[in-house]
Amino acid sequence: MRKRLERHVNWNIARRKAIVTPQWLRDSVESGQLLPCGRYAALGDLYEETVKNCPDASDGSHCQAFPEDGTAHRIESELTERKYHSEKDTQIRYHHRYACMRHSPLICPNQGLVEKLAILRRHREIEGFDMQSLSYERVISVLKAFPYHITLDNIHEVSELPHIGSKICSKIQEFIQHGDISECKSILSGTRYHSLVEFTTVYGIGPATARNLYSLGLRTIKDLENHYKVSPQTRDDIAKSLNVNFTKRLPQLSIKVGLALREDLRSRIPRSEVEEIHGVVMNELANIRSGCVSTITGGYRRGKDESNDVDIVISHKDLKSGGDQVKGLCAHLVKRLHDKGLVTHVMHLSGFREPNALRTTHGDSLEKALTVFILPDDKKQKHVHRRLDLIFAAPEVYWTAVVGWTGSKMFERDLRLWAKQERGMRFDSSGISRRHDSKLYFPNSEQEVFELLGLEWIHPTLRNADL
Ligand code: 8DG
Ligand code: CA
Ligand code: CA
Repeated sequence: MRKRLERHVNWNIARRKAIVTPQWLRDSVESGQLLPCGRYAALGDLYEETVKNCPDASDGSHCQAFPEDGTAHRIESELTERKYHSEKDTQIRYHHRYACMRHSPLICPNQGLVEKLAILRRHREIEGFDMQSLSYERVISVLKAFPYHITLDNIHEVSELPHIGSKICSKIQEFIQHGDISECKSILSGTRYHSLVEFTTVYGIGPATARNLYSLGLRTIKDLENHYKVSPQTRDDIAKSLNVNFTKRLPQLSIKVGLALREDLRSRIPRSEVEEIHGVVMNELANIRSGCVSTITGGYRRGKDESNDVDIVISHKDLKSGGDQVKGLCAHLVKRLHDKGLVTHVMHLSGFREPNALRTTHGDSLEKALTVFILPDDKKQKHVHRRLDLIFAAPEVYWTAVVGWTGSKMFERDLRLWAKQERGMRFDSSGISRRHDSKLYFPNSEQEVFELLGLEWIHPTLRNADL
């Protein structure tokens, strides 16, 4: 964010530099040359300046003073980017139909617009219009990958991108002209949207329950606390009230407990704490079984500064599918973490079946535990409860699980769709198989997962196809 950057760098100086994410450095080292900076712009606001001032800019114009004429800028930045795309031998295209064929950075040049469209998407989702919500999700994911700042000069190109219809185009045009979208303003001016969004910040309350509670006349979190009889005095006791039972299938965390934990669970988790939680978990696991491997997936792996929860995929080279070995290790670890007071709640602990899971021997090769975790308090700070997802995989499905749990959601959706429609394959976290004869594939790396699906590997920080 501009504000944050300005704590360290004067804005006028920043405008004369290329402000990139550390990934630019890594990728440049990897490719043995200074890469164009546009795709790595750390701030949407400085996208054009970053393209312009990139040390790679062929005419050396980065040394010159910043010109005021935005048009010259834009055309030049487009040329630089186009040159990059055509020169590099890549199948990746920002106008590709599938998100898994596009580069989607965490922050894109049209972030402000995408954030407005995300309000419309959220509104459809929360009102139960799932198809419309999905359409907006697709629009957002296409715009996330569009590498140029959208203006009236290039809106025609935007209108020809996949999933962009005329209705959306007029909203984009409105945004370009007025910096806002009138429908967003009217949604935000009422109480309903705000109440429903607030309600869904409680774990266990989805859009349908939120609408029901609203129809009972409830409007605020305070109203919910009265309704569910949660008060500041009883909150701590309620938060501790769920006893973990490892022998039975566990219930969903009750709304009452969700309310008691709400403040904790809605606060974002910085990367340092994600890493600390990972360290503690793997330390405990080493006491049960040494030599386990793991990857922190989810938003953390995609480069987010702050995550809503922690996702860890775990495996061991000797872990066998069948005979409940994967399940056993998962249950054992969760029990140990619970005994140590680290896992306070378990919402889900069971074998892994997706609606379209592979009908193969992979049935018991994945196991997931959705939990609530808290780091022990130390002298320096008091910790809060965090959502922690642990995914245990047999070694042959470790890399599909890592890909499947890295996200983002839309990237995953299109990976599955691409596999099915373009390659005649099935892909999900629990494996890859050929549809016509169910032949199984066991990739040995993440790159191999992409290769098997006929895709170019995309760096996790460019898989941010959702807001
Ligand atoms: P954040 O909100 O946690 O910061 O971002 P995130 O890490 O992208 O969100 P997430 O809700 O933790 O989801 C991480 C990825 O894991 C996402 O791409 C979807 C995937 N995922 C689930 N649940 C399940 C599931 O039950 N099965 C499979 N295969 N994938 C899942 O979230
Ligand atoms: Ca996550
Ligand atoms: Ca998660």
